[in-house]
Amino acid sequence: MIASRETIFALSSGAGRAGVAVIRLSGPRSGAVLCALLGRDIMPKPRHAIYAPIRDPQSNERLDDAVAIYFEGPASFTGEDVVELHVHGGRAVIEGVLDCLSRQDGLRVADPGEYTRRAFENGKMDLTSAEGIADLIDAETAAQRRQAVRQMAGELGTLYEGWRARLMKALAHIEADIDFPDEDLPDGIVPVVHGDLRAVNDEVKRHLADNRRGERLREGFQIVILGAPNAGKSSLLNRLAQRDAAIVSEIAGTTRDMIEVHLDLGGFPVTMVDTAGLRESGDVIESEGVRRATERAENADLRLVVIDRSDWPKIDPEAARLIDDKTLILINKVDATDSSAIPASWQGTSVDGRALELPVLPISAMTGQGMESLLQLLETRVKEGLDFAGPVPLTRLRHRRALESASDHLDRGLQTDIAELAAEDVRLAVREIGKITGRVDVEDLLDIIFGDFCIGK
Ligand SMILES: Nc1nc2c(ncn2[C@@H]2O[C@H](COP(=O)(O)OP(=O)(O)OP(=O)(O)O)[C@@H](O)[C@H]2O)c(=O)[nH]1
Ligand SMILES: [Mg+2]
Repeated sequence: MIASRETIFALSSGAGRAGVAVIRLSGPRSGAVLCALLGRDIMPKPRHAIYAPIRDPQSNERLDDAVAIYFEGPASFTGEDVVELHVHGGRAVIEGVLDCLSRQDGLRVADPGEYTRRAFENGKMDLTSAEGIADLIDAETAAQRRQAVRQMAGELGTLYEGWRARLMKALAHIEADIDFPDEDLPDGIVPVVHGDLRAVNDEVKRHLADNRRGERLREGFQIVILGAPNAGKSSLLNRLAQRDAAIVSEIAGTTRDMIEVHLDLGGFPVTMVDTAGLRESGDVIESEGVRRATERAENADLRLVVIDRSDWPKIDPEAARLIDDKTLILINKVDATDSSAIPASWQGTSVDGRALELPVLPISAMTGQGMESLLQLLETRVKEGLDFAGPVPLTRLRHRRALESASDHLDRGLQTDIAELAAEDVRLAVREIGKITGRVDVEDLLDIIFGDFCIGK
């Protein structure tokens, strides 16, 4: 364990008025400061809540009546001595206590993510678990929460550490072979080690070929609404968001900037984007809006092409260019009309010449007609895109990069017959995987990872 340094403190619960606020201290002075606040000489029993007045040790002013818990290191979140003060969540109470703490010797305000960083440095968790905690705090939907909890609990870390351990074992074999060459064995890596390396490499490759499920679940499934001006795109966005997020008007070219709303569809996070109506425009601002809409659509997980009923079955050429198998066609403004003439699917070709059969849904953004079927279909698509059974998927580009690089090294190591070269490649692969969990010198990485946290975590 790293010898602890300064004692840090911060508000660990959310800012603003609340019933209770939690202020956390971590470091060698935590216990002594708690005693000073409680006006007692004997350390409280670890892990037992005490309810008592807390006072400013200098002025003896009673700041609040609080619940205090002392965690003696290493049995604490950070591995150091930790104190949690549960005070009343009023602004003046919190400020009073924080101000009092800042005047105590050897205490300073924690940096963003510093508690979790200390937990990592003291061996309480690996980096993927630390990232899992950050994701859990940011989770907005049930599916995000489930993924984050699994990662926090160490599923990803265990998977990666398992690969690393197997590679290290293979490496030891190769090195033994180099150091003590057996006359009877052929040159190069012994076949059994070869098989082990190949097996790990195959597992890494399968893990990478996950269609970015884990990353997309963190980011949200991107759905972009497209179509000609006045088709009713903004009206549809408002209907789905159940609020007036975008301006609706009968003037063609109303929307120019992209408007995003975040939705929870069956527990999955969705970012729904309304865009500028697609058309050639002499107006520079509108053209820029169209350019951005097209770019956003190209990167979307799903596109909703909205067509005014009176235009159907003609599809605007600008929209047609963006149609592929990740597209739904919505015929809008079917209010109070008989929509039985509208077919359930559309057959056509994508811009690269592939035959497509896409679902067609009649809707009315104005009356809400057809919304239930649309929502059902959207939910199915989102689930197909993000849901997963089986091992927890990788969740960050950082993991992906390291695994891709590890796999490249293994590919190379498997091709060579020279044991020394293979050993070096396996060593590099081990190092790459170690970077993900933090089992190598990762000092430079730590600032990046923990910088994403906010203070008090
Ligand atoms: N009758 C009827 N009118 C609709 C419906 N949806 C939208 N409208 C009307 O169509 C007009 C255009 O709607 P918008 O939602 O602003 O259309 P848009 O596609 O966002 O248009 P731009 O932002 O200009 O590209 C408005 O006058 C809406 O009230 C619908 O389902 N039925
Ligand atoms: Mg609009």
